Amino acid sequence: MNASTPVRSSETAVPRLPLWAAAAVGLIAVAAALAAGHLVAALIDPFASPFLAVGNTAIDLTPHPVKDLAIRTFGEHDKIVLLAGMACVIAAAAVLSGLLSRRGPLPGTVLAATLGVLGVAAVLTRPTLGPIAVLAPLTSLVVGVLVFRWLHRLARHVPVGKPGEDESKPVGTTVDGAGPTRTRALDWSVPGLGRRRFLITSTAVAAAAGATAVTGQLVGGRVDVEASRRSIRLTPDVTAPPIPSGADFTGDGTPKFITSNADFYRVDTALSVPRLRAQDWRLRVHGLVDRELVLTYDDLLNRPLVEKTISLCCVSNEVGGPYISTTNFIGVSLSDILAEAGVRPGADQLATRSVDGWTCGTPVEDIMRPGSDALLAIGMNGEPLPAEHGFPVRMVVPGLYGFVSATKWLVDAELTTFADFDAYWVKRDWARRAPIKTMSRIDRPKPFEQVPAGRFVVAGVAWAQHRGVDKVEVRVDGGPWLTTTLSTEVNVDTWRMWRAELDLPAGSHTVEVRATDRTGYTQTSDRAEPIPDGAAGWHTIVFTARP
Ligand SMILES: Nc1nc2c(c(=O)[nH]1)N[C@H]1C(S)=C(S)[C@@H](COP(=O)(O)O)O[C@H]1N2
Ligand SMILES: [Mo]
Repeated sequence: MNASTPVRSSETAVPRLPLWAAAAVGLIAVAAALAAGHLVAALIDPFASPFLAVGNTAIDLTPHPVKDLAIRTFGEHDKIVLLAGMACVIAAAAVLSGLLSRRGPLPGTVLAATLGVLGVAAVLTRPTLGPIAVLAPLTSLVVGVLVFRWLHRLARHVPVGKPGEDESKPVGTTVDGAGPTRTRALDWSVPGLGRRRFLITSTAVAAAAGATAVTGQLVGGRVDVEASRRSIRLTPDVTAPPIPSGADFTGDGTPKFITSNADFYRVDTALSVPRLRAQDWRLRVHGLVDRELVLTYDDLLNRPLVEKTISLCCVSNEVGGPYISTTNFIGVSLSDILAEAGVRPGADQLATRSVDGWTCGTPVEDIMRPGSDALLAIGMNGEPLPAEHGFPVRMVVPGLYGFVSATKWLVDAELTTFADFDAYWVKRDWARRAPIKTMSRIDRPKPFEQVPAGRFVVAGVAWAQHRGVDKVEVRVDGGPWLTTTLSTEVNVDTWRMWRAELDLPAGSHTVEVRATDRTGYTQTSDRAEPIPDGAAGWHTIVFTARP
């Protein structure tokens, strides 16, 4: 036979599914599988959802430079970007599995099963999921394989040509010619029947998958965190002093002194915000202690509640970066609780764990020092903690970066040693001990901003938690350092704003800033990357003064 001989695939014994039908079979089967797993997970533990478990595992396995890049590039949207990226990869794999299965269902079956096994592996390796959680990805595996094979069988009755073309010769009659099949009872010779039946069935399966996923989402959200939050009224026994009006220079471009809860920066590894109700919350304090404690939320409410204005800051913050915010935390003294448990000599690290398995190691000395304001925090700005900031209870230790001090959704606290335990980020090469570095930032002008030449105000913030900011200086185009005006100090654990008036000729200018803390230390020009213990260096802005 030569190349121009028209040979139809149905005549060569192995007919093929039309491309679109093959792709649809793969895509719908995988969607049904994920949806079924999501619903089963909702009934057991929302974190067992194969989609979320795979995503969480991906986060933990991501090398930290990539994670840093993700945080830097997408900021707080990094998780949505990850979920969307995963959805695209899975959809592509699903379509591919369909396309590879045009001649027979085996390749797609293998791929569907492989995806299922990946889900099982992800759930089994999540630190906080019990063995029963594996039911969710197993459901996905079974549903995926069954739906794939079922739709595939129907799709074989879809003729390859365009609609209306050759519909009286459906593929199925040729394929199944050798023996009886289950679909045999239908009269496939009715024109268009195979196509219609496939379209109707696959559309129905897709719709059912959508409904299942939505139901799973609703059932999984049944833990009504908002209702739990709303029922709580916090009345501190000791309120924070009111913020003086001179505490910020918002008119000159600095942030407001107190960050609203909605604007407070957020950094964590949780793909979906853990849902814990206050009434279900327990904290176990154990390890190197004289007596173990188990605390409930009511236990905390029955203790003296203190309110304290604190600036929290992330070690991943670049020089000039946005990951610092200030709030009035409300909570109970953590040092009192540890004293009650009785810290044994030698215990130098408090290892804390969140409900989703993240861990943190805090030096005991930072919590127990006299006058310590380390808190088990339950409120921010008069409200119970927002869910994404750790409801019902988180830790806060002024002066330390968040990754070594600020465990959200806190459920376990173990007194141990630095020799015996490495926390989540320490295992990923970040420092064991990480006090916040003295730092300053320029908020006005913005990089490459055009400002009128002549008199002009530069302004920004500085922080040196636990030491206090003593002085902030700026210099323009490498000239002499000029002292700036500082805002009214609120306390040494918060940021402090600065402003300076400059008089500049037209042209391009560079402005640099440096802070001096109360120990007398002045920031140097030595640059450091955020890893392992925080960025260092002078924030520098290039801008233009217009004539
Ligand atoms: N459970 C949990 N707590 C966590 C984290 C986390 O990933 N999981 N990240 C920490 C880090 S790195 C920082 S900087 C602070 C940020 O707290 P925020 O999101 O309320 O600003 O939370 C800390 N607590
Ligand atoms: Mo952080």
